[in-house]
Amino acid sequence: MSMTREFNFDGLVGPTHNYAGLSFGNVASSGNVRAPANPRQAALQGLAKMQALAARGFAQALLPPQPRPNLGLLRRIGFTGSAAQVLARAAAEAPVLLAAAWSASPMWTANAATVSPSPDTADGRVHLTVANLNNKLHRAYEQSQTARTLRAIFHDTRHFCVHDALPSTPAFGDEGAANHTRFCAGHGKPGVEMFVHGRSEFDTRIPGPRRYPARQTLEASQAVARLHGLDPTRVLHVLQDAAAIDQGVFHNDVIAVGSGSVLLYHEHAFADEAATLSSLREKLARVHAGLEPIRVDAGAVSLRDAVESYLFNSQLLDRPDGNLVLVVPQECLENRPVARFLERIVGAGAPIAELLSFDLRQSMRNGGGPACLRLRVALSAGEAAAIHPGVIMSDALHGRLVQWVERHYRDRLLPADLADPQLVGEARAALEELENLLGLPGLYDWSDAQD
Ligand code: SUG
Repeated sequence: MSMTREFNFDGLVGPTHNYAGLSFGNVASSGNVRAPANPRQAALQGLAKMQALAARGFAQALLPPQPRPNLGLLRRIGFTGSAAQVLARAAAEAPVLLAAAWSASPMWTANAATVSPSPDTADGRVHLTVANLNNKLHRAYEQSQTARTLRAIFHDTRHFCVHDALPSTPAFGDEGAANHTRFCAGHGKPGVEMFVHGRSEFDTRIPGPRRYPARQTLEASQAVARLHGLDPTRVLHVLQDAAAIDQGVFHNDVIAVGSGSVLLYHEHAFADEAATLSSLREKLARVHAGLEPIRVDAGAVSLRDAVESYLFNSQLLDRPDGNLVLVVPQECLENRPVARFLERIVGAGAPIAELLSFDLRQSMRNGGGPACLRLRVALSAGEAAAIHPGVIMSDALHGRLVQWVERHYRDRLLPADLADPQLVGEARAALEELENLLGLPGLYDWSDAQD
């Protein structure tokens, strides 16, 4: 049996989770703008998923939240003075910019980086490229702390290589693992990496969406594959269906999920479905692996139902017996066509043997389901032993984090609260304690937070 396991690094929701409608093209984010948020419940919902999956024996870890607010950003764009003055001026003149500086968006760690495990890379190390997320202001500044966090956890350079984000310019729009899927015959064996993009900066023949932005470019995906030293014969670049992006499919993980040899996808996931499948099959044959596509047609689940339920933003986890578990948000069970589809495809004898659902409503209202909340990193036993152990989920860590959340998090946050200078101190106190709790002193750089 292969000793390589897939770890899921879930984002621990930060204390300033709120609904600010910052993500044009993400219909849940726009639809819930200014709704009251409950950061405490958001964090506890995420922790409950981590704990349940760890208890089932899946390799589960976390990535910590980032310091907020980003006063450095607000000062750089002309809001000067003490922290209280910066917040008051931004609240009065540009509440959207204020919300961008407070966003808890690093919780969606599928967008933290793209990861290639060691069997795929030229130098036999695990490569991680931090995503620049440059399509959205509130996400574009995540990259510096993300790089710092990943370097703290994957600190052993004999095993890991963390690349800085690509240049932050539209040509290299990169959203990380949300547009990247690895197929293989076993996590420890060479795999095929599929990169999905929504547009190209330089090849104007490639059709892009008209209404909503395509966040990932072909050029960014190609750069990541180069940086990771991937073998081009085991890499696939696939164009997303532009019309689907225009209906709210802002990342590929909103419309497709794959693991091992299984690809669960909607018929409108890719611009050219037949070519995508045949190319995947051909490349997988080179690594002696097959493909088991599970196609969902629009007659069974419309694009609208797919986006509302987040059926495809699910996790496919492999059980020790080799069967797959599908982890879905509970919205899937509340959507009739999706629930009917799930009844049909999950069960004994099928590639997906079991269904698990979680209440992740707080994150879902911002367009973040189970797959958005996690970053997959396949690690050999030696690599797993080399990561910082303090972030690996256990009953004990779960218990400590629940208490920490209950001590520090508010249970209600509205956009108006983002002008409250007291929230600055609360958020900082929480994260300073977290550094110690996770055994990562010096994780955060507070120099921008000075009054
Ligand atoms: O980038 N929402 C996130 C959701 C990310 C989901 N990730 C994946 N699909 N992998 C985004 O659109 C909303 C924040 C707000 O509106 O307050 C937000 O950033």
